[in-house]
Amino acid sequence: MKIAKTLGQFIIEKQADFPYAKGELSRLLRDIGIAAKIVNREVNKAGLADILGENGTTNIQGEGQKKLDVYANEQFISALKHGGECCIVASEENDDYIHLDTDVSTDAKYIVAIDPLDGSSNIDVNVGIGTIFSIYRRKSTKGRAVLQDVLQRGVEQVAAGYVIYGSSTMLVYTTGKGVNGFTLDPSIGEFCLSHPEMKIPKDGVIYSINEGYYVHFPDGVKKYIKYCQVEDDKTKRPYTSRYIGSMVADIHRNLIKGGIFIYPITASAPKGKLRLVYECNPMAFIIEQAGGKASNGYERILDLEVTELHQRSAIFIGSENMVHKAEEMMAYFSPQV
Ligand code: P6P
Repeated sequence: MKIAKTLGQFIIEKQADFPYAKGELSRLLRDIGIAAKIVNREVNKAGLADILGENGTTNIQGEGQKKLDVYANEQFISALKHGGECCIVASEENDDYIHLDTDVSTDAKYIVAIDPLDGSSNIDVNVGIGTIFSIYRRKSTKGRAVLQDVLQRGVEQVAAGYVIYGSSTMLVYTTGKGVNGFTLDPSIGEFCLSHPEMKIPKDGVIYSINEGYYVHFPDGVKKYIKYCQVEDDKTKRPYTSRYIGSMVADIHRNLIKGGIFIYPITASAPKGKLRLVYECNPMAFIIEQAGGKASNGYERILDLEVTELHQRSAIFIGSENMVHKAEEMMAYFSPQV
């Protein structure tokens, strides 16, 4: 049986796409892959090990931190620190960014923004969760990297990816030249190329939104939801509603099957719930590279100015035609003020 190309082999092979590459980004992606395998091992036995439940601490969002959240955060930070290619890590789990400049990485030029375990409220009920990462090259040229090196617009990303810990564990990433998916083969402990050159269908019939907040949605979102549900006698059949409550799992499904994921502003999240730096920007980079579209209902996610580490944004992301339709309804029924 022919063994598929491993993540490591693929990264090295694709390094040729970057004529000036000296291998730092390749090693950085390798480091992330290693941490993902370590986290996967704990996620897969969360029900057994004493790693379920609350850690008794809260993050800057005021959200209760799960033991697995904290464990995942520690593993990714440790892998990046020892890999020596990253100078700053900005994590959902840490109030401020973390300098990694040790003897090894004093001249490290990459910034990593990460949500180490997204969808963690699903951990205890065995529903898919994920890691999201975003990689920038530092802009500052001397001394220690600074906050401005982190607060770069999404268009500046050099790479982005996610790991989904589901029925199988996959790592999906882009370096700006398409999207490739790797499935972890536990028998050899390697991520193997299983989904080369992933493309999201231009259209789809799956809409993914927490309709529990319906009364608080902008009119444009309400109108789009009704559009998804309507059946006309000619062309439009009702769409299917699917909402896992784990952004990585919802978007991964739509990447493969086509669909739209929407987390708009709501009464309890007037600026949106999802974070721009380590959730919306990386997922938008991936979906655009796969031929899809991502906006806040009005503006392209990747063009949004980044002013705060834990800045939030609304997000409409997925199949190009579906996002375009939703944006049309936002423009008409909830014009941007
Ligand atoms: P709600 C998980 O907590 C998360 O950050 C995303 O992964 C997910 O899409 C969203 O929040 C779910 O939020 O308000 O629908 O429970």
